[in-house]
Amino acid sequence: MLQLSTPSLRDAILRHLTYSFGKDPEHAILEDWRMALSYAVRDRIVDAWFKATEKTYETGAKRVYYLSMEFLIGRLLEDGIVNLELVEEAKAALSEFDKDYHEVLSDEPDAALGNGGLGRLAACFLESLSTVGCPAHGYGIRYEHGLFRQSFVDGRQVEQPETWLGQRHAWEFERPEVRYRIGFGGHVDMRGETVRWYPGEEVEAEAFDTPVVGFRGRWANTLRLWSGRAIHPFDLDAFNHGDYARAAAPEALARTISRVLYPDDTTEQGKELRLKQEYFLTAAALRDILRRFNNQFGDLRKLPDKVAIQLNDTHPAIAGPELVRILHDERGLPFEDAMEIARGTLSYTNHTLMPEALESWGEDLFGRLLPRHLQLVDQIDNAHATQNPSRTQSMRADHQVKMGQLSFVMAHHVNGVSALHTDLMKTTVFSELHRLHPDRIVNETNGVTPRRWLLACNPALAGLITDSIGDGWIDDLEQLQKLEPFIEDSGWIDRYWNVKKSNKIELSNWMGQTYGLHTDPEMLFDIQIKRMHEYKRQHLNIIEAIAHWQEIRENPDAGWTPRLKLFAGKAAPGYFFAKDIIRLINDAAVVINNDPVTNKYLKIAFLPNYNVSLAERLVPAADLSEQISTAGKEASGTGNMKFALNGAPTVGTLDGANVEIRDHVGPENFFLFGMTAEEVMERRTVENHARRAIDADPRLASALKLIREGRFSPSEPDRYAGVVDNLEGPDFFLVCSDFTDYWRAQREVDTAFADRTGWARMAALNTARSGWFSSDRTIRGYMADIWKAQSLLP
Ligand code: NBY
Repeated sequence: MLQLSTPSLRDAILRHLTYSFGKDPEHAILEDWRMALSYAVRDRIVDAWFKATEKTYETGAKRVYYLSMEFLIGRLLEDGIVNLELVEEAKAALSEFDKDYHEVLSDEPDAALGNGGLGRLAACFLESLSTVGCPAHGYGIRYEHGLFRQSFVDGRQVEQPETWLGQRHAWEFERPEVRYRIGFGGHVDMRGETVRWYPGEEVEAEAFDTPVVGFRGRWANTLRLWSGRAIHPFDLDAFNHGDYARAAAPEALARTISRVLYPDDTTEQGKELRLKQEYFLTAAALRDILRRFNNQFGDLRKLPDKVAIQLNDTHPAIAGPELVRILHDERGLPFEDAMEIARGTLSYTNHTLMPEALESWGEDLFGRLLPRHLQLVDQIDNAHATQNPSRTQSMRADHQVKMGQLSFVMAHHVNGVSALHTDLMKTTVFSELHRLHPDRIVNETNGVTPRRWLLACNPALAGLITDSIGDGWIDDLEQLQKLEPFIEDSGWIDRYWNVKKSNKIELSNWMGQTYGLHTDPEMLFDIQIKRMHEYKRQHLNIIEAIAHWQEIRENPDAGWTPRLKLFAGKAAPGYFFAKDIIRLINDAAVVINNDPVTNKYLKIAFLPNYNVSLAERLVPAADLSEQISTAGKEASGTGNMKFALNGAPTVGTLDGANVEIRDHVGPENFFLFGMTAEEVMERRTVENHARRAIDADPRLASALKLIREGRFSPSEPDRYAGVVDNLEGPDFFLVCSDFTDYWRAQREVDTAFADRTGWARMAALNTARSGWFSSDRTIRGYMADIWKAQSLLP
């Protein structure tokens, strides 16, 4: 490889400012500095990237492909700087030009190409794949508009389009030479043995590559995102006839395919454009994978030895029939062989058991867009039925194509994302398939990358840890255990506590400047940040806050533990109940924050536009992590891991990975409440379960009464009638039934927090015992159990 010498970061910044952006330091605006620094960092990432690619080719190693409709990557500049260990050099270089490091970093827009946990997990996985040196590509869609921007008008959520590409973006390389034609519709030509699909409509997928560098720059992989474009971008004939709109129509149509991210999380879309997006991503990725495989190996029967394709939920599940179609229709392999190769290559991760999130497509729509694939799904289903005569469930029931069943049948391994979730997969949605294929389901508990979620976002805590045990923890997070002996030392605990305090002060100052919100950093910072959903029960949290407020009013001198309750999260635009909960929290905050009797003890705020960058500010400053979903509903959670790692004990249910967090940190360092998943199923069968719970708890009854009477919405007293009706009636997520125990747990939190040293120890133990929740551990699990892939690091 050609060798160039590496200039100092300062020189590289100045060179890029001058020659890439045509500015001198006097005239450069903040964005120019951000771009110049990004290019300087990117140059070094490219060096690592080339070396990794070379090594992968040289060794003929197996490659991993992670197919995902979402990559919630957030900002990338700090990630690059931290992973290349350039923090000090970058700060020094910028200060030479009188520029503030943090100000430059905050100029970068968040790439919000995902909704929530599933998309953020994919982003953590990319970083860990590079850190552990596993040759891998992420494949996704280059949405022009990521997740909408949220603001509040009179407490109501308002959505605006997000335009991350509006500012210059430093990280991608356009690959105009990497383009594939993706077809839809048309007809299938069957002549005896040979079957051919002739699509009626085609668009082009063009690749954009972003290098993802691992810790210490030892390895870098590629995130390849597809953008839609027209094959004939411009209708000159229409133009010449003066019809300018029609002239531009082909381009506009093709571009819609990668225009916007669907903003739903845990509800299925069922829309034609969504199915088109899913096929667009999957077909482009498979073509690319097979082209690379062909160049290097050729013999398709070796595909499972050299390629592992992971399906991030069912969104890319069309990969099954598409791979069979390519191998069988296009490459001429017998159907059975095509099936075996496809199944040897594909594996599938399930992220939710919620029935409304399990994808299924009406056969009319599916057959119209993908006529050949519908035939193949039937053939796959029939073959599976023949091989498993005791089977009762089909992936083709009710004139639907059930993507979960299809994914299961087409995968060599199917995994859940926490121990509890994996067990529930076996006993509920996939019980029959599990009986037929008892070795297929495995567990890979989620994790988070400690580079972003501790080293970068919490430099004060990272510094204390490194001072105490060295820096081996950064890519071997279980070394955090070595902190335990320090926790006995009261001097060390003071330092730990001061770190948390300084993080809280920093957040308070920022909230003051940004939102005019005045908060006291001495308060307990109680934080619930995640997508808005009934199963996540933000309403349980606010109802408890209202009851707490009442109790403080009645007895203001009872020595209450001052508490700041922070919420953040977006609701799907069509999810009206979730939007009502946002509004209720905002309405309640106005009343409660303005009560002079209580506002020393209780304050509430809903921060707008939750995204990765906001999470990076909030997590290090949290005292308490709210993980209060109805047991059995949260597949894993990953925010719960970020909080525990950063020293915020959990108040939570036995749900998802909470169970494993509690096992690791110890039950005495976790505030458990609520019914178990089993008890939840039982309680639902009890008649009037909500009414009974309300009648048994006067605090709950009076909080609901206040909401119903319009105490928080005086101009529109019945604004929350629907919410209260739901809670007093069906209350499917058992808010009422879990309320009393939640209240109890919160009062235990109050008491525990009043003992500062005791609390600091508990927080520190959460940090010391969270090492297992690194996504490096998760990725090593996938490599060993599912992908059979090797690290190429020495
Ligand atoms: O995946 C989340 C789970 O709720 C969470 O418990 C888990 O930790 C995380 C990572 O495993 N699921 C999730 O985020 N799901 C989605 O974002 C999602 C997005 C789109 C659609 C369905 C689900 N969709 O059908 O469009």
